[in-house]
Amino acid sequence: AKGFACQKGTKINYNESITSVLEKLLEKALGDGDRWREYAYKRAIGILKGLTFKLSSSKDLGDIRGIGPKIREKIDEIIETGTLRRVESSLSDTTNQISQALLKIHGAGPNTVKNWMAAGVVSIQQLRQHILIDPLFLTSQQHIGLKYYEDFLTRIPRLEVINIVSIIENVVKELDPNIIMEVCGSFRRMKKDCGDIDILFTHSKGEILNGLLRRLTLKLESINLLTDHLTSVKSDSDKYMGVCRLGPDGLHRRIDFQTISKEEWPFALLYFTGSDHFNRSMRLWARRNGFSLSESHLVRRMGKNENEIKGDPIHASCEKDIFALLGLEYRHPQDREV
Ligand code: DCP
Ligand code: MG
Ligand code: MN
Repeated sequence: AKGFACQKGTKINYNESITSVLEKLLEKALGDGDRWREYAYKRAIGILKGLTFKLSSSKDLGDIRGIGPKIREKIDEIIETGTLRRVESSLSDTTNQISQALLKIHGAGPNTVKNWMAAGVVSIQQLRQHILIDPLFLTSQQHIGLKYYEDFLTRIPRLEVINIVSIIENVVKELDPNIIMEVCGSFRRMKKDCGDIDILFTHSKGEILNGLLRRLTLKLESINLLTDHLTSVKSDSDKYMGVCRLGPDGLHRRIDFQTISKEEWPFALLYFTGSDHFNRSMRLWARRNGFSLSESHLVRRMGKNENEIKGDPIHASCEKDIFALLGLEYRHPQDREV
């Protein structure tokens, strides 16, 4: 059907009035830890945002897949009444408001938040007071998440990402000029602002990258770019999560590093670029076509079950190869929202 294709470049959401309500339902599903509803809403929102026309009824969706009958009913109620009674009542609920706020703390999941609320936590401010007398109430990650609560909820403009990245680039060049780095995530998908900064590293000569993140993060800490660590800097891990800041007046920003071997680079690049929703659809497509796609490789499946025999990793020299191997048309990062 015409009009369902994701338009390149343009970012007009013709169905903002509907997606904004569905986004509230998505937040609720996230809060409830309901993965199934989370997936259904994310998928529907993605499809609606890709439409090139304003819906006047769910019937306009025709038999497009990915939006089930229940969500179609909700769409019709939103179109007719401008809102959704169920959303309004369940979201104005105080308990729900509190858990929404607490869930946005980095390092706090649905279970943690439930426990906190059972222990009497009613607000971010109160939690900040409480940890002054009982610091062990939070993990060290949650402490950082709470400390920078407002900063972490503020999206990072592209220009700031570029400035932070250029500092890192210079440090990396000094450490080893053969290191290759690529900013992935929402930045590579050309979003106008980002929730965090995701950087992937590999080595042009295929050398082992062991210890790179430890050396890099210590150096970045010494020049005051990194202010806090969410993962240990002492270990020789291939993943790092931390906090950075561009100058003493900047906001504190979440930053993620990942190193990967040269062979696995295209797969990691594809995975780390996302979106998470796009990754899910692509993995599903791979499964249905006899493959198994992960963040580091692609293999052929031989059986039908989860524990089936798998083939050797299939070589890919770039992202385009992976799309081709799966029989898919290549999609530029900016076209990988859904
Ligand atoms: N990713 C994934 N599944 C997850 C988490 C992440 O597939 N559960 C992949 C896809 C993401 C990428 O990792 O695009 C980076 O993760 P982020 O959480 O940083 O997400 P984005 O960069 O896409 O968005 P944001 O702007 O919120 O950081
Ligand atoms: Mg990101
Ligand atoms: Mn990230």
